[in-house]
Amino acid sequence: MPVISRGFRGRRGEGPSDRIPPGQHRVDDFPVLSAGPTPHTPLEQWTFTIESGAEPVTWTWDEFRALPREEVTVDIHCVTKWSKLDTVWEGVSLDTLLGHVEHDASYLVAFCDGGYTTNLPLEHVTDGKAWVAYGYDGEPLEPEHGGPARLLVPHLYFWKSAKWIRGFRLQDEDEPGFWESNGYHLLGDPWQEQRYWGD
Ligand SMILES: Nc1nc2c(c(=O)[nH]1)N[C@H]1C(S)=C(S)[C@@H](COP(=O)(O)O)O[C@H]1N2
Ligand SMILES: [Mo]
Repeated sequence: MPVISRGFRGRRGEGPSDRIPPGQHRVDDFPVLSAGPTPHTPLEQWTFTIESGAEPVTWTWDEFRALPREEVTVDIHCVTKWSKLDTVWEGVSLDTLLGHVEHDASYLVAFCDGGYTTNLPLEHVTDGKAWVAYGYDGEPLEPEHGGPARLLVPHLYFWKSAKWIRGFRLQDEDEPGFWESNGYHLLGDPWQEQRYWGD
């Protein structure tokens, strides 16, 4: 017999209202949304780099995989209105990564294979709010979903979770990324429905 948790309506496309932000509906599949082709960078050539005012800090794939890892179960919310509950990821916390850098920046711009970028305030990616994930549902992250590694910032709309991430740049000023330069909100909090400029 299926277990229906308290407050769960159970009808297709609906979910517990305390977990589905306004204007969103629940999906059980995992849609793929990419603005361009899926890059396939060989792991021997893959690096992850944090750029700041000082010397950049870079990890190879093996070094990155040796960093302390976390498994997290989180809900994700795409601005195209689907939400997916209880997704399970494995990766490295941004707290761990930023612990390797001395800086007094307030923002970052994530950069990716393929040229995608997205901007985030550091207070929205620290204290256990963001990861660079390389595992999904107990398996290596599939290329279509951003493998070998993607950013995971589940409390903001999923366009912030940059696929095929290769690093980020720490800076003093907020600088719009790819979608943010094309009309999407600078922050993107789904609970505030911050979809577009002016929301
Ligand atoms: N590099 C890159 N990252 C990206 C995108 C993209 O086009 N390129 N699309 C974003 C958007 S709009 C969403 S909703 C999610 C989709 O992730 P998924 O394909 O794993 O569902 O990735 C985000 N990260
Ligand atoms: Mo999206």
